[in-house]
Formats: sequence, C-alpha cells, structure tokens
Amino acid sequence: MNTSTHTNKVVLRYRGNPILSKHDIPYSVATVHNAGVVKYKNMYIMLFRSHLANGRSIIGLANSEDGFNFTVSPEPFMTPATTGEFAEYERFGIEDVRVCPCEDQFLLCYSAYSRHGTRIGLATTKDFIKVQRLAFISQADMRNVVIFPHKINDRYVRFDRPHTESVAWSIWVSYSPDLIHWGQSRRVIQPLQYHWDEMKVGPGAPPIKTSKGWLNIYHGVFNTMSGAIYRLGVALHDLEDPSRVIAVADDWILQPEAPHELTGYVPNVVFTCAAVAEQDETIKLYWGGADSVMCVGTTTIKRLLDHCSSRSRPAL
Ligand code: BMA
Repeated sequence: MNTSTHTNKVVLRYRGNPILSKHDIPYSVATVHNAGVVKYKNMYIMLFRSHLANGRSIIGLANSEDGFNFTVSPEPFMTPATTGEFAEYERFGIEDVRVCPCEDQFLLCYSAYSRHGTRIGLATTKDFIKVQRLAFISQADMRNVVIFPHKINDRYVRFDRPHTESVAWSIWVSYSPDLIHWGQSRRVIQPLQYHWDEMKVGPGAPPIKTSKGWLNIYHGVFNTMSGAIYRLGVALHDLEDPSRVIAVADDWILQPEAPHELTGYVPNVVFTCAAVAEQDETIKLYWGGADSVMCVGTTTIKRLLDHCSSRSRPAL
C-alpha cells in the first residue's frame, strides 16, 4: 500500500495527515501540535502540546502500534505545576516536549512559560505513567533543548537555543555531569544571511546516532512581509565531539505546503520535536502543522546523510 505522497526528495508526507487534530482529543483543546514521540515496548508514545481556550498550553498523551494511527488518553499527561517550586515558573503553560531516551529512562525537556520568561524544565519517566519533575535546567530565555541518548566522554550533552538580542538565535551545545548542571557551552550553528533559516535556528528532534555522525533535525525561520515561515533542515555532527559540525545541508528538508501547514493557529509552520529511527534505518519524522495539528512523514538515514553531504553551507 502506498501511504505517502512525494513533496520533495527527502521527506515523504503520510497520506493520512494530519494524524491528530483537536477533534481527536477527548477534552477541550484548541490545537494539537509540536509533539515528542518515542518507541516504548513496541508502541509509539506521543506527548503532544495543546493550547487551551485561554491560550496557554498543556501536554497530552497518545499511543500507537504503527506510528501513524494514534489513540489519545482520556486525561492530559502533564499540566502546569500548581504547587511546589515548579509552579511559579509554569504558570503560563508548558510546551513543546522533547522525549529523549537516555540510558534507562526518558528525559522530558519542556518549555515552561511564566512572567519570568521561558525556561526549560526537565522531568523523567520510565513508563509514561509516573513522571518526576527533576529541575529547571536553564534560566530564561531558553527553548528547544534536546539531550543526547548517552554520555559522550563522561558528560551528558545537549543542544539548546538561547534567546539573546546580542547574537542571532543559534544552536548551542552544552555539557553536564549530572543532567542538572549545564555549562561549557559553545555556539555550533547560526542562522545564515539571506538563507531559509536566516532569522533563527533551533534544535528539533533529539539527535539520531548514525555511523557517520549525529543527525540533527532542526527548525529554521525566515521572515517575510507576511510573517515568519518555519521550515526544517538537517545537520551532521561528529560522533565523539558534537560541537564539531561536519555539514549543514544547504536546502531545507521540509517546508509548509499542505493546507493544514499553510493555515491554522499560526500560518506557515512545520515544527518538529521528534523523529523515530527504526531498525531498518527508516525514520518517522513528526511535526506540528501551523501550530494546529500533528503530521508525520518518512525518510531514511541515508537520505538525510546524502542531503547533508550533497551541498553544505557554513555552520558559523
Ligand atoms: C516558536 C515556538 C513553537 C511554535 C513556533 C511557531 O517560537 O513557540 O512552539 O511552533 O514558534 O509558532
């Protein structure tokens, strides 16, 4: 059965997109988007973001046997903390969870919004039933944290995207001995002038390990007279030293084209928090369309590597 449509040579959209919309959610939400997805016990677990009708976000859970058809749990999975040290920094909502498999657990990195700005919360789970909030792992203003699946040279590693007026919004790498304290940061990929990602770049899916290096599927933003366009690109980083960028593909791998990507809560957006690499080296790439619905497409490790090596633009 042919389940995909060709949009360009890199990512094939699933014909059944969108795979989730607000109509599939058994509680009242305005959107379903920007989900983290992993495989757990032969199931795909999706943690998706929804805007409530007050404009603030919560996280829901859906599961699937095939990665395309998802069933949504009757209750939200995570809502902003209302007591304890987390409450003060989650008051305006929690968003855009990356589910990072790391050693024997799943690390949930989410954006926490409050009057103090946007910072990253780290929670862990082993079974997607019990969740433990560990710590905030940044001050404001930080978004888009993805943690690598294992330590490299005895340090945990993450890509992140600090927000500062003094330098273009770029992808950085940071290190930690314990997942809580992070530092030794370095800038690794910056937006490129008059390029599809000239306004900002940010980590998307947790890095995928390949024999040639770490694949980093990221988002890039270009500003136009009618607003920003969010697209996805891919870069390759050294296995032993991810701060060393081997290549950044010059062309994007996905741009808003389907009607549910072109119009919605925020028009012209494809935004990813997840890619699941399968044993056969195919990849299921998940993205939010127009901050309104969830979509999926397929690609392969080979196609992404070829894309990086065919034409690379400077990282910095
Ligand atoms: C970014 C984040 C994402 C969102 C995107 C497009 O700044 O807020 O959650 O998908 O904007 O609106």
